[in-house]
Amino acid sequence: MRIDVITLFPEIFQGYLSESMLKRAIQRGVVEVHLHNLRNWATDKHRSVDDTPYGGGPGMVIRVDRVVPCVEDVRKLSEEWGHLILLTPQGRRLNQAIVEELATHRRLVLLCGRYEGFDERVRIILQPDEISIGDYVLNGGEVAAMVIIDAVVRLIPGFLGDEESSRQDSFSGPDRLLDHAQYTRPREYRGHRVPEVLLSGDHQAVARWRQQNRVERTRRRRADLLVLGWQKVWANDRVVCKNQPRSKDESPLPGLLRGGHCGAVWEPTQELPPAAITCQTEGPPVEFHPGEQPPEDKPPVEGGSVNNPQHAEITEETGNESEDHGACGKAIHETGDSPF
Ligand code: 6GU
Repeated sequence: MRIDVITLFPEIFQGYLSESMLKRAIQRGVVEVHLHNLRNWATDKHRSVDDTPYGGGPGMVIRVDRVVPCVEDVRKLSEEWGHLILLTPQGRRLNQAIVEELATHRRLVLLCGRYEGFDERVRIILQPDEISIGDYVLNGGEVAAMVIIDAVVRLIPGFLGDEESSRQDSFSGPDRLLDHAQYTRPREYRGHRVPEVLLSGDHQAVARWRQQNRVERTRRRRADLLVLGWQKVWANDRVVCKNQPRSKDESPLPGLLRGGHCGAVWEPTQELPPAAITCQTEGPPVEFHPGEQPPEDKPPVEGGSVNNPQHAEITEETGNESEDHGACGKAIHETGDSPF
């Protein structure tokens, strides 16, 4: 992959690019990074790239007649047109799905802003993919550009060496849950023991423990990650439970309820979402667990419609946490030894 960075502060990148992982990837030709100083596209004797905003107000605005020619010239440096990204707190918020999408491009052109931002016509003319790295304000797009480079390059085949390890990362894989707890030697340290199942050599049991741990951790730490999918049941004080055939469009969340299946919607609150939701149907009750497999893999629910949403009830948190880690001897939440 080729990455071009347009910035007023190319020096900010030097240290990062010449360190460890990135350095080796560049040396091995997995990625090439080219830095371009926007100031080189200034045409006046003061080499100005910004000016005061029309209409008044604080700060300076980066000039459209510096940025557009710069991007055009940089694009010409390679056959590949490139995916243009503008780093701005007003962009779509970066997540691992977006990182995966960016990693599919053969070339990225990253445009870093400073000051009060760019003249609006930069967006209109260049139609960049505007990306933010989170809901806070940085002094400029440079650190955000480094975040994007760092996250993207590790998905390029040949960067990590072990491609499986990136699939197992937090936010990755089909469910995008947090990663599970990890342990290494010693088996016991100051009375804290490694969960017995991890020492058992039973690969299936280990895999089950890890998946349970991922779901439970995500439920406790990042319930917001459990909202975006049918199989992911999420926080709230009201359960909607239906098993009538319905279209995707009727779903309170896009894609959450599918025709012929029973689904549960849990509205978000600050509370911890339940470990399971039981939906009372005219057929047998159906239990939903956060992170369980999508309905395609489950048989459709038999029985009629659920007429009364009140029938849906929350299953109280069961003792399955201590069950899972019973090897520790004591109840985990009492010892502060919880792996979640
Ligand atoms: Cl991409 N730029 C700036 N200046 N602030 C940010 C950001 C980007 N993402 C989050 N905050």
